[in-house]
Amino acid sequence: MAVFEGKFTHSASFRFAIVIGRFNDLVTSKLLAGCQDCLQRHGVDTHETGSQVDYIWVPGGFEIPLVARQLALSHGYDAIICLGAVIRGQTPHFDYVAGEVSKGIAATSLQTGVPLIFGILTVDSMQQALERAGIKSNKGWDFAMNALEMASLMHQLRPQLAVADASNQNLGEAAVLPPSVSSAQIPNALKSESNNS
Ligand code: INI
Repeated sequence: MAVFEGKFTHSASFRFAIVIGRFNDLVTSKLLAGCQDCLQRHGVDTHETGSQVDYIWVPGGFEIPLVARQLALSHGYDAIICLGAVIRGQTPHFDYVAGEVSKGIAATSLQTGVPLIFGILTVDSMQQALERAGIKSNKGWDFAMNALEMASLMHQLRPQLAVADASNQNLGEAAVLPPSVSSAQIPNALKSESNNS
């Protein structure tokens, strides 16, 4: 048996998308800055014109899952970081937005097999939001660490997942890998092993 865990080195070949809600951009722009700082200090080229990170701005948290899903389906990214700030007000609006964005991100990650990072602050006040976006700490940094870890982990798991994928296909079951990393990556020895099972 083996132990798999994400590493924070060898990040230079990964591609990330960062989807950011403009709503409460006083907060989300600071989360983004924390995220970029972390990625850059782990060897990722964060320039907008570079080849490693794409930035996609959407109106608010509610729109994040739709765009993240389209990006995930492109299979062009090792992880997608979703950044938003949902702040409780006087009405139930908070619950609808927070509920939809969290459900949408979770569902998209499970359906596509692409790691989506839930970088959405759900807080009671702007003060709480700002404390988490730079005043006390910057959660943007943590979200970037999560993305680096998951990108690395999924990369390491691919050969294992490819074997499971081939086996599932033999049984007529659903694929577990995104199409971009399907059976072409299965070592030949393992291919025949999964065919025989
Ligand atoms: N969007 C947020 O990202 N955070 C919020 O706190 C918020 N509130 O409270 O209204 C919010 N609303 C906008 C929503 O995400 C959509 O952009 C809008 O409803 C249009 O679909």
